[in-house]
Amino acid sequence: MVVMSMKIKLLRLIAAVQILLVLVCFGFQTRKVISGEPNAGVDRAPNIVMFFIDDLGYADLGCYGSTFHETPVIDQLARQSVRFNDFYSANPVCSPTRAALMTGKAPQRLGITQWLNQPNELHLPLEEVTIGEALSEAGYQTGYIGKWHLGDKDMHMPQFQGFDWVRCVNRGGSPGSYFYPYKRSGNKNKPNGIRFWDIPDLAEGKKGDYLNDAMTDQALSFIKENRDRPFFLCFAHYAVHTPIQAPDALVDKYKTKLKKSGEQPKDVIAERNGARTRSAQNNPTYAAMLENLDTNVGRVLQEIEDLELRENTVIVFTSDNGGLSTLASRRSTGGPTCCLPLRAGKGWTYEGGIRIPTMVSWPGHLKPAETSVPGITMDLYPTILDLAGVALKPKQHLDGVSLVPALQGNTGVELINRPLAWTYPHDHGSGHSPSNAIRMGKWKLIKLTDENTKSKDRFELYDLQADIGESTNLAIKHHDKTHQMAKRLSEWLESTQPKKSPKDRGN
Ligand SMILES: [Ca+2]
Repeated sequence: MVVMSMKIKLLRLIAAVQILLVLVCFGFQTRKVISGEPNAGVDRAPNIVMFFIDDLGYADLGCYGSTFHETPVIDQLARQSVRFNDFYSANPVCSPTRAALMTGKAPQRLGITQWLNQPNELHLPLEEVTIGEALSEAGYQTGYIGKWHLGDKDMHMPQFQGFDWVRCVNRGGSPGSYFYPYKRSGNKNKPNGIRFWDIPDLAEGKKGDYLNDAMTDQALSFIKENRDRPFFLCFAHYAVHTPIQAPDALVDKYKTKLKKSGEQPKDVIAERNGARTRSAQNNPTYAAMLENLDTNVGRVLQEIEDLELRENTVIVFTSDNGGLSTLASRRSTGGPTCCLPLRAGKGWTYEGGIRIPTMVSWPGHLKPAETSVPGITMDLYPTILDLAGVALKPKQHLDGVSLVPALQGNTGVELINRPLAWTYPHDHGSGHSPSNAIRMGKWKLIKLTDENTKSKDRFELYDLQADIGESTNLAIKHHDKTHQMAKRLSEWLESTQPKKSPKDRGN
């Protein structure tokens, strides 16, 4: 009897442990699994729609402080999102950040530290397992629409990097024109006879049609076609990159708004190296581009709503670098936008060049909030896998971490104090000369690496909490901090150097 009783107790214990294990494995997890079944309710993995906007500056949206630009749809999305106040692009220009988004790696590991001019041998290495490939392997239908800028040959297009459905991807860094037929004119724009800037897949159209509208039509088709299975759509708008062009009626609206405001043109801000920064948002064409973009983001959100998919769709909204506010020319009035209160803009390692709007929304799963947890482009890869319930690939996304704890409101010191670093070893048309930078908590160190820079001027240290505009250099006052961060920056650069030069990669 005693033996029998012990056996029963043991069996009960085993059963209890089994139940506990089941609960731990399934009951308490927030992740979902892909069932592969159409509309499989709660078991279905969430759709992911990522808006990846080109050159969208930190202060460009109403929800991030703009009063001249009108972006009501994105502002509403922000109210439904976890909104990052301290999110950064991997680099102050396009291609390196795009490489980081696709791979979860710091751009220099991929040999891409500068935007790719055409023609160009550089491209995203094919051996990388992109976010598209990771989600495709997990059963997602994957789509990519818009600017790629990670290679200009057929074999380096997104269809060879994990995307099943690809539309409107040209071979350059901007569209020939935002107006139909979306081409540049003249032979000088066709190096080697190739029309790198023409947008494909939009032959049907008429004079006056606008690129953001036409691309959104295509994106809506993808969403409709895939409504019954998990999909990942990377919507990489060309807007708001140059050429700054927008529909006339909208431009007129902002011309009138500017006139009514009675604001006088403000002086440009003098930047290092003789560059000039725009000091106010007052470009009607740029504002019109943004409003059109906002309307088109709204069309996608409305379609998702109409298909009753909103509660099972994660929306990620981000940019690839800071706003274009600073230009090298001494005669210039700066770029088309202004990133104040941040210093400088696209092309610089100051905050204006790298701090960007970013938000993540998933109704019913993520509580809307603002967060000061710092994040960077490379984090989006593991964060999206985590939200999708797909196993992380730590050997792939080496330089990113899942921000899901931050999205769930956990602002642990590890995430708050995590060092983030940048290298941009190039001159840029914005006036930037080579520099590297690192942020640790409230401190930001910039190291100027231009050979002409005198050694005593090599370091700039800023307290971002007290001085978000990076106006007071504390490098000498806080010599120990400067030294400590410079060491950390060197170690980071050393540890992220590519193993092989791009030429040796063989593809
Ligand atoms: Ca860009």
